[in-house]
Amino acid sequence: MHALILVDLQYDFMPGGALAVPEGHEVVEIANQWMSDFELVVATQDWHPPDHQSFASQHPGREIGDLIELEGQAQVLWPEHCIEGTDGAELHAELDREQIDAVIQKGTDARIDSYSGFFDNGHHQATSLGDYLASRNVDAVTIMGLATDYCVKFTALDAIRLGLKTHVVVKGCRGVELESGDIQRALEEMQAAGVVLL
Ligand code: VGL
Ligand code: ZN
Repeated sequence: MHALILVDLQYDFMPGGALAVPEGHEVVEIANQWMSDFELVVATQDWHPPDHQSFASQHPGREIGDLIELEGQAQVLWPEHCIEGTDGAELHAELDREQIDAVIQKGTDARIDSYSGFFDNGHHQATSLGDYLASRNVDAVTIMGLATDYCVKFTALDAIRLGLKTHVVVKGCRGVELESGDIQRALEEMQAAGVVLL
């Protein structure tokens, strides 16, 4: 079975949102088109408690974009985003929900971030995504969504690590690009790990 994984198509990552990804909204329509070709569609949802330690607001004296260490992992500090239960954490309303079989939340532990849909950034805890895909006999995944240089990249790298054939739809992703070239570097890193770029 080959599943489509839609990464973090939430309002806070859309233009106007708290952690806006340029052109992020363009992915919603592309996702709707791709979904009909897959028997199994899973969406991830960044879902943080209000005191999540990836928020710059939790670190007095630090600013958005600063790099700190969290639970032994390098951590970029972000604006408050995708706080559980808020409008910004909702999946985009134009996403065709009827075609989505499961929504997997991540980033729910305040102490550590979780860019990947499969594991937190330290690979300490798994989400339910890996078991869910295994229960459906998924051996290949196609991934698209937001953001290319964070959650798409780490979801794809973990998919490879779990032994899944992994494809990324480049035109179905948009990146944060905190530093110029981050998107291109992320694509190269994925490809080097065995991800097939479509
Ligand atoms: C993401 C930064 C923080 C993402 C989530 O979805 O790529 N990026 N949280
Ligand atoms: Zn987040």
